[in-house]
Amino acid sequence: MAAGARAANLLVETLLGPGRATPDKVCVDAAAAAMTYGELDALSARLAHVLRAHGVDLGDRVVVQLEKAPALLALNIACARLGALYVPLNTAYTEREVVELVADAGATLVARETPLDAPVARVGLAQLLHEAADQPSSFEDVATGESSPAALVFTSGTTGRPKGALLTQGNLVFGCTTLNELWAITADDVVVHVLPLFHVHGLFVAAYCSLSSGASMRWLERFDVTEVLAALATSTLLMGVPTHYTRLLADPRLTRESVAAMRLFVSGSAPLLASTHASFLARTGQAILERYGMTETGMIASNPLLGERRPSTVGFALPGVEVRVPGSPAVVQVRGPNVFAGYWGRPELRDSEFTPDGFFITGDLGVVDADGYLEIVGRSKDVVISGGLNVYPREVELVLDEVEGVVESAVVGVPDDDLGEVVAAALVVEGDFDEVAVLAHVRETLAPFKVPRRFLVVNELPRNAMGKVQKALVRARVLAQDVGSPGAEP
Ligand code: MCA
Ligand code: AMP
Repeated sequence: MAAGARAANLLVETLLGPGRATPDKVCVDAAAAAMTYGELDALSARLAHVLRAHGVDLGDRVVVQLEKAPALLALNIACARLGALYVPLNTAYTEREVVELVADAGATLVARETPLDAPVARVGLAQLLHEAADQPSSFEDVATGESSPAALVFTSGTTGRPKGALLTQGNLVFGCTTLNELWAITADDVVVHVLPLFHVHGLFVAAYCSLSSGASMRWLERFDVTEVLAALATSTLLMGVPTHYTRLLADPRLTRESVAAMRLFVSGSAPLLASTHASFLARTGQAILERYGMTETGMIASNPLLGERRPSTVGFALPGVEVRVPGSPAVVQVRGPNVFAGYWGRPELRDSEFTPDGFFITGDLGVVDADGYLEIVGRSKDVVISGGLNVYPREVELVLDEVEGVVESAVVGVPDDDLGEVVAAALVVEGDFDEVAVLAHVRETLAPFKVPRRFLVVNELPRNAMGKVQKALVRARVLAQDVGSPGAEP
């Protein structure tokens, strides 16, 4: 390498490279303040110095549980500059959840506002930014390659035990550059960013596509219909979950004219109902482009930008990604540069989660129609997807079973107009059902989106001949119960 040349860091070059040509261009336009590409570059360098001063080094894990803010993009890039792993956590997680994940990750540093009962250093965002202020605005990035670890993103898993998906720089770079090509995202785009930053969708898809194409983001901290409609009026692209689209449709201000500036609406993270697709098309003249992905794989399949966007389907495998559906329906399998490196500290899962020839087993049931469009028709894994957030029933059942008087429990998802599905629980109890005590314990232990919204007390859980709880029957019983909680079996 020539003297003075910058060491190549694949992810940093991908995210900051295009913006370096236009340092004064706004990359994030937030209500509080705007950030230019030049400022993002400099802040990420300053924060890399700060993290190093906190002892963060190559391969270390930095847990981040902070409210959505543009500075988190700089913090994320700072980790990439150091070759450290970024570990984003849902801001709704309770202390007990965070302590478990911090231990699992073996974190060197936790960025979080409130103290944590864990033997690990913690720092809040204001402190990080304060320390960054007098640091140099450039940093000698660690040289990296495709297999360099970039992030650990936790999912709870069907056993209730957390699993950290290890994503490499190659996974993330492949993901955003492929989508930029596929969806024709350019520096001319203005992306409405209204997703949380602690999931693949909001960080590695929406934000990374925008940065790596030199586009601008209209930054909204939460989904407020009025604010989103105002942003859509002067933007070109939205990446959302189905709940965003049903909430927009529920507002009469959503019209063809109100979104005339928009060129693309993308939906994912949960199934988009064909009726939502049809209503949106009828109201706005725009066909939502549905795509399919997973934390472990990034994006897998997408409807075409040009050509028919077929409702109820997720389109075709991304270029360079192999999708296999060995039956009709069958569990979708995927292999390619998008697929993660494995679960953190859980090498034994390699055999159960991958086929012998290296395809990742998604747990989603798919069929491929006559024209090659992939349709997700169900799930073989036990998971509830509520407003685009995954809830693993086993995790909730283990917590319900801790409550005195609860003999056993079965957690299911039931349909919901707003969130697609919500969590419900059937309980076998000893003595009287004390809903207050049950709710208090679950609320203290788990993030609010995992807390059952409906309860049904049953004499026993329906089981098959093998003794396995029949979730479909539990769901039917919950649905048969008139709305309201607590419920009791007639
Ligand atoms: C909030 N609440 C929820 C949910 N969100 N309950 C169930 N399911 C949810 N998704 C609860 C809160 O805890 C609170 O409860 C009450 O609802 C109101 O909270 P609020 O913050 O006002 O909710 P909201 O702003 O209306 O949020 C709904 C939302 C949000 C906008 C749909 O959940 C959201 O941004 N979802 C997107 C998640 C996402 O990015 N998923 C991608 C992961 P209480 O009153 O009891 O406190 S999947 C992924 O990344 C893969 C790769 C992929 O394919 O994309
Ligand atoms: P997560 O593990 O949180 O990344 O969630 C990934 C899961 O979300 C997938 O395995 C699917 O079950 C679901 N998912 C994502 N996109 C879609 C979609 N367009 N249609 C149906 N399910 C989807």
